Formats: sequence, C-alpha cells, structure tokens
Amino acid sequence: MSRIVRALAGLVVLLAPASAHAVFHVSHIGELMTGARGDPSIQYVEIRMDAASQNVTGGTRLTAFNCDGSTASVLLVVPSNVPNQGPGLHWIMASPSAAIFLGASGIAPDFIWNGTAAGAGIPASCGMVCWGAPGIVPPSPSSWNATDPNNYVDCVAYGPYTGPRKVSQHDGTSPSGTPTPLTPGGGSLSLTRVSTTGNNATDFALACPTPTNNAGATGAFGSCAPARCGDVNGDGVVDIGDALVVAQFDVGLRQCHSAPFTRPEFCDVNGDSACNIGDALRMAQCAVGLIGCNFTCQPFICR
Ligand SMILES: [Ca+2]
Ligand SMILES: [Ca+2]
Repeated sequence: MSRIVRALAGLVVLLAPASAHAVFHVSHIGELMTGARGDPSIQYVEIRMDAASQNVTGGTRLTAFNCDGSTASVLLVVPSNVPNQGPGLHWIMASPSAAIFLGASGIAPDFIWNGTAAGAGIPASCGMVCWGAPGIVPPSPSSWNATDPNNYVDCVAYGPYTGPRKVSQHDGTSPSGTPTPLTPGGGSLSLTRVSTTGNNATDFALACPTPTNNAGATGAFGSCAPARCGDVNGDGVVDIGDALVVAQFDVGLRQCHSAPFTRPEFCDVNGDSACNIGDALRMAQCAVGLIGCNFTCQPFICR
C-alpha cells in the first residue's frame, strides 16, 4: 500500500507544475467577426482551448486597439470561469447583448459586452484585438497594463494596423507577427484561425462564421457562400455579375462592403494589389470559359 501511496505522491509532484502553468493561456483566438447580419454592433471573439484545464477565464480581458494602436479599449473583463474544459473546446464573448446575439446567430454567448457605445466595439477595417492576462492564473485586472499587447495570451492584428504588436511568448503563448491584411468586418465572413505559427498574416483566413460556445453549440448568421477568390458579390460563383460589380467599383459607382460588393477582399484576381477593370476583365474571361476560374487573390483593402 505504501508503495502505491508513494507512487501516487510522485505522480502528483510530476503533474502539479504542468497544471499550475496552464489554466487559461494554452488557448488562442479562433475567430473574430464584427458586423454580422449587417449590424455593426453584432460582434464576437471565439476562444479555442488547445489543452485540458484552460477554463480559468475569470478576470481575463478582451481589448480592442485602434488602427495605429494609440487607443486600447477594454471591451470586457470576463466575469467568471467557463464550466467546460478540454482541447478543442471553445467559448465566446459577443456583442451587443445575449438576446440580440442569440437572435442573430442561434446560440447563446458565454459572455457579452455592449458594442453599441462609441469606442466599445471591434474596429471593422483596421485594428488589433487581444484577449487574456499575464500570470499563471489571471491576476487582478487593476494590477496589469491593458495597453501592452505583451500582457495578453493572444492578439490578432488586421488590416493596415501600425500599432504595437505582441512579441512576448510568456507561458508558451504565441507572438502576433505581421498583421493579416484580411479584416473581420465584411459582414458575411469571419476572420478564422487556420494555423498557430505565431504570425497573424498566415494564421488567419476568411471563412463562413462558426461561433461556438462553451456548451458546444455552433451558430450561423444565415446562409453563407464559402470564401472564393473572385466572388466579390458572395453568391458562391465567379461570373459576369462579379465582373460588373468590379467595373462599377472602378468608376466609383460601388462602395466596398456595400451590397452587392460584399466581399472586396476577393477582387484582386490578377495580383497587382489593386481592384479595377483588369480584375473585371479576368472575371469576365473566366465567366465565358476563356481562362480558368481558380484564381488566387491578393487581399485588397478598401480604406
Ligand atoms: Ca459571384
Ligand atoms: Ca488587381
């Protein structure tokens, strides 16, 4: 019996450091979206746990930085832990209220903030969103600086963001690297993590939103055609309709992210970092079968 007790005691000693160093920060921002269903205040940030026991979330912060990083707005101090833990599990923080987010997505958020107030939202076209806290367990929020990206577990910088980024790798967390040129504010697609290399530019893609709460329920904001280069009107195909929208944009008749030009990110099919008649021509050529339609897009950002 005593041998078993000793073995168990040894096991506890072996396991203790691992659990003590990993109660919330072996996680990443999995998804980020603002402007779902055409409502700028409907926003969410989804966290994905990458290991067990990452549910000690109470006291962590969600903070949005503006385009040059000169302002950092704390959107939410997470009020409690989440009940469920395990690798691959998620939880979400959403705006503007539980009822409105439930109505828009079909699922209940785990936590909410009110993004309708000025400065209380995730910027649509340029910025950075950080979540987390320093330390082994989240310390008192008043004890640490919310404007320093290095204090967080994960940061996602996007668009032409020029402010400070996360370079720290404390407790095994990832740096943010180069901002992704993609943006979370298109209204139909979310900024979705596809890898965890520590470089936002390669770790994120636009995809149909799949906000998933801590109970494992996944929501949606109506029908969503998968992301496709050249499909600037988001109807799932690249055809003459897209060419027309781009031609109209080129002469100033269309605005980015205003229907039908809902996905300007997929305009630059010829890779010259601009969206103009040259792209419309290629889309038209693809529509009539002169060239293939499997384009590769350079992200094009309307400012
Ligand atoms: Ca289309
Ligand atoms: Ca182009």
